[in-house]
Amino acid sequence: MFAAMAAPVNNPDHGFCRDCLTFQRSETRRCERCGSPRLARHPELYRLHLAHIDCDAFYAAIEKRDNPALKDRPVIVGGGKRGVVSTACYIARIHGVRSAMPMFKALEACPEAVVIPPDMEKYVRVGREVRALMQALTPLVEPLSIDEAFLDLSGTERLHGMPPAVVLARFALTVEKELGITVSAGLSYCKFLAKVASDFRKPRGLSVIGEAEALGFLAEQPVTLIWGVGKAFAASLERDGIRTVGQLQHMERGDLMRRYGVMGDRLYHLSRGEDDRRVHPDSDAKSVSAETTFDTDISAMAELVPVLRALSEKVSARLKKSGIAGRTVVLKLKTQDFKLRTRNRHLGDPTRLADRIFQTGLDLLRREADGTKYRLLGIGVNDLSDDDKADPPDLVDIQSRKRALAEGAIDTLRGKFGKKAVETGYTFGKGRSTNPPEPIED
Ligand code: TTP
Ligand code: MG
Ligand code: MG
Repeated sequence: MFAAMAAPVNNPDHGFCRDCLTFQRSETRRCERCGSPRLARHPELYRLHLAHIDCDAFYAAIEKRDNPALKDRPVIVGGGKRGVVSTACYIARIHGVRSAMPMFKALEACPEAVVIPPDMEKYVRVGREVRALMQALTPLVEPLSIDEAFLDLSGTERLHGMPPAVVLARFALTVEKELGITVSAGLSYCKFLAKVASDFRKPRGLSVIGEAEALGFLAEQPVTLIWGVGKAFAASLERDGIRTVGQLQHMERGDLMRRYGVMGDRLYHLSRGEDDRRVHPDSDAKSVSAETTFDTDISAMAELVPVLRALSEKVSARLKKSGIAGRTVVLKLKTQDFKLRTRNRHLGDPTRLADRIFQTGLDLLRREADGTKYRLLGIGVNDLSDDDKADPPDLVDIQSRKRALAEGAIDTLRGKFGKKAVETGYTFGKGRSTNPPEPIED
């Protein structure tokens, strides 16, 4: 869908629609295709790759999802022993309710609010579901809390066929559709500003802070914007006459370090939008997977196999990119009536090869191709490790060794000329069939 629009993506004047993901040719205020006013435009929109995603009013959004009667009511999640607000929905926030507020105060501000005691088990479960969808975008996902994470989407454009900004917008739509809650995302060139951006236009926001505007933007902000500057530290800065980030921009590094030690160094760099911290993937990331929900349910092997192949290649590409391998292959199927089937196969050695993932998945799939109609197919690996012991030359099975060598050659060609440079027999022609199942989420 977006791939066809790749060329104009280089033109920063052109944005895209966050609802139908269509590229916009002119500077209209509404989408040329669907009329939505939710257009993303920014001179650096297609160059930035560092994202921060945070769910909107997380606990409250989950409670509203699970009880539609609460949709238009002010909802507060909290109470219990500590008697404070965990979070409030955006309707309750209009009345002044905030996280960490004593419940009696919150109810003074908003007496009509519905108060729900927290169900942590449920929130953890949804948090994991959100994270799994993030990990399908890039292996570089660094969770910060139950409802947020940094994602480094650099180098994923080829994989997704669209730039990171569009991947983010699509992710937001997927979360809404699949999990029934909403997220906001920030896109920038560094962690600091990506996180700042995600908080900008909540809920359902997508905000961009580019390199060119960083200094000017930061200059206007209060010092509390900077990571680690809480109330107490802000007060001591204030005593020194420093209120804005702009003031910090005019101070020397040595001076700041003399006054505030290591924190002075941070103030110096962050005030100038300098932040080279990398995204460190979740050290206990348990799996790498890719999945597709079909437009119409499918039962025929002939149709499922090319999809399985394409998904295996995606999983493999992610493993190779992050230098990891998996020892167990997991096939996931969702039936027409939303029943989930997962099937595992433990391998002798960890693998990162598309062909091994595919062949193993194929074997598992054959047993499930019993005429059942499926709405979703997924493949992945878990038992992750570094790839140094992955795919040892298999002297017994000459065929698999040949395929591994061929895959290495294909990877090299694709690295040079792009993903479409080499099509395998399984995926070749897929795009030309009359009604190909279009992956909506990977
Ligand atoms: P946040 O992401 O800080 O807040 P939020 O998701 O509720 O709202 P926003 O749209 O502004 O992001 O925190 C995530 C969850 O963590 C939140 O839903 C409830 C919990 N939480 C607490 O229990 N106590 C707190 O003081 C805060 C800030 C959050
Ligand atoms: Mg949140
Ligand atoms: Mg959060």
